[in-house]
Amino acid sequence: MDEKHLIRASKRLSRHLRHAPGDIGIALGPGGWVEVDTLLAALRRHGLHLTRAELDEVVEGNDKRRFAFDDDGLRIRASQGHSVAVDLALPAATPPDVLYHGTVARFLDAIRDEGLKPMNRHAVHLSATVETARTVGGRRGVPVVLLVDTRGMAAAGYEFQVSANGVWLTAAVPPEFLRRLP
Ligand code: HQG
Repeated sequence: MDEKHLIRASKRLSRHLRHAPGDIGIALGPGGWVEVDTLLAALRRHGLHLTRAELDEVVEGNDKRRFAFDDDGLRIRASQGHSVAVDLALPAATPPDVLYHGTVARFLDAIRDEGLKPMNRHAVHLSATVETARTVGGRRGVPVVLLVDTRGMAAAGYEFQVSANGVWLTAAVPPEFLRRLP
């Protein structure tokens, strides 16, 4: 599969496995899982012809490993990033002492007042490295990186999960646990 086709397929998967399953007439099952056969047939009906082997290629080749198959390879889901309500049923995990969040200057006043909120997604996304946070923030403009005192949050009882592709998720981050990096 050429790069262009791969990216196009990946964008369609993101859209339907995270945000708009109804657009191709499917529904996400518990945990956000969809039968691979159901997904491929639905995509085909909506103009995207993918074989199972090509789907494997999209999943394998995805830069952020956004999608994952279940153990027997019969179902697929997005590992994180949903806007539709979904319970990924990830176990609680202990984060490293600090994590990072990439954003842009225009959100800082609101973030200082109310902390980080999930906005349109099912959870706040935190990055393990400054570099990743910078890339995430950079999608919207000049990136600003916030350091998150996850150790303090964990001590205060906040829970964390880590997705299959290494994104840390939490329900919200109050402002007292945030510090702007220079
Ligand atoms: C901001 C991409 C105002 C927040 C990325 C962010 C990531 C607030 C935006 C993943 C706020 C939400 C997630 C508040 C947070 N007031 N703004 N109280 N709290 N914000 O896209 O973290 O390529 O939903 O700073 O790489 O940017 O899709 O979250 O700027 O991993 O796989 O509101 O999406 O991955 O934006 O990105 P998003 P995000 P994919």
